[in-house]
Amino acid sequence: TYNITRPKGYNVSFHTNPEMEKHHFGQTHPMKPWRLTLTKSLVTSYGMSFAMDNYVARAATYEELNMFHSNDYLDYLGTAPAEDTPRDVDTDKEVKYNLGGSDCPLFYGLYDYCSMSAGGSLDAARKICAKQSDIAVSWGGGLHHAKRSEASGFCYINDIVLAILQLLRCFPRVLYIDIDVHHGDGVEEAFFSTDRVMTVSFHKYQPEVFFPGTGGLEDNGPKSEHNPGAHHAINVPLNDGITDEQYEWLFQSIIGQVNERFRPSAIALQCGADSLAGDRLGRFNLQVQGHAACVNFCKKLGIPMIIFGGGGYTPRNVARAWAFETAIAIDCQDKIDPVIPMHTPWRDHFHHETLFPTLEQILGEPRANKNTQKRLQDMVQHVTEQLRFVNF
Ligand code: V1P
Ligand code: CA
Ligand code: ZN
Repeated sequence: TYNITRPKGYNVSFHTNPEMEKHHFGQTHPMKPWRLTLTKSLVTSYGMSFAMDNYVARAATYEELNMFHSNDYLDYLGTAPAEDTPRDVDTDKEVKYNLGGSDCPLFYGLYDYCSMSAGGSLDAARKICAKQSDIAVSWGGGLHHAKRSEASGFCYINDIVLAILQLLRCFPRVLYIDIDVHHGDGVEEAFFSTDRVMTVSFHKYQPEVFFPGTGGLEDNGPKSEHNPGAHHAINVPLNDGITDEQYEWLFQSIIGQVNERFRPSAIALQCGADSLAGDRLGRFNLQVQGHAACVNFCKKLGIPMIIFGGGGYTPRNVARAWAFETAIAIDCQDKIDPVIPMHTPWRDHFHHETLFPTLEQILGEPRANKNTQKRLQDMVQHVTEQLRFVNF
């Protein structure tokens, strides 16, 4: 037994829905909702469930999704096959909403999948607002590319935007942080014209080559001085092969400064696990320890926080990271044994029996690191300059 106890003096809530995990994007599609089952299996076998309030995420209602998304988009999304019956296909609308292509297929049960993902994140936000949770976990959320009337990059409903809108009802300022390997474009765009939300995304940046191609260092929000959202978007564009050591230094330097200057009253942290080494789509050399250090740093700020999932395309490593980050949330990271418990379902699927495989175990040969220390220092300098414009 691992004797995991509730954290002292604060509450963690965990929002999941096992129904969500049964959906399939298609055989060759990289997004595997089953990674959530694998994550839950680790969380449970370590005994972490006893230290949290566990909720089955309900499906968000049409009215809730409509707080950000347009009626015409939601109506078409609702025509995705919910059961095995023929449906009317409107090719013009599919093009307009970017639905039905290889990135955002219209699969069986899509609308239910989306509303459960959003429901979990909305529940998380409400628990934070009600002060019933200090950290709320929504691994089924984090779908940062979805726009008001457009699906993008495996994301149909932007649960993060919906959750932040909820937080804004009870907190004056929300800080959004995104450690997915992709740019958090949908969330950035949604809060482009407000100074009540600051967005910070760390991502691989190589326009024309790497999705979605936005999020350059100089993109800091509307250029107009009359727009309150000016200077409230921070982008940290990175190259292939960044290491734990560099990433932790960058993250702490930037988030430390942002916290001092912006003084957020709540944090929304997207923990996309495609920034880990060995990810099917990612390009970095991050290990579970480096990824999780970002969660730990945010937690230590002592500000109410939602942690979301996001990308992550090598399910065994996604589960390792999100289980360890759950341990950080409940403050038991020093108590858990790195050896994956013998009774863990799908234990063999993890290939190595440790929570913390080495880069050599994951990749054989680590990816060449194309990030120079000079470039990273220049980025921190640029952020410092941007933050001079931020006053509340
Ligand atoms: O690069 C593209 C396509 C090419 N353009 C027309 C768009 N799409 C990417 C999408 C990545 C989405 C990441 C989502 C997230 O940030 C949040 C959940 O992690 C893409 C890639 C790729 N290697 O970047 N789509 C696919 N691979 C893909 C591969 C097989 C089947 C379907 C999609
Ligand atoms: Ca990111
Ligand atoms: Zn991603």
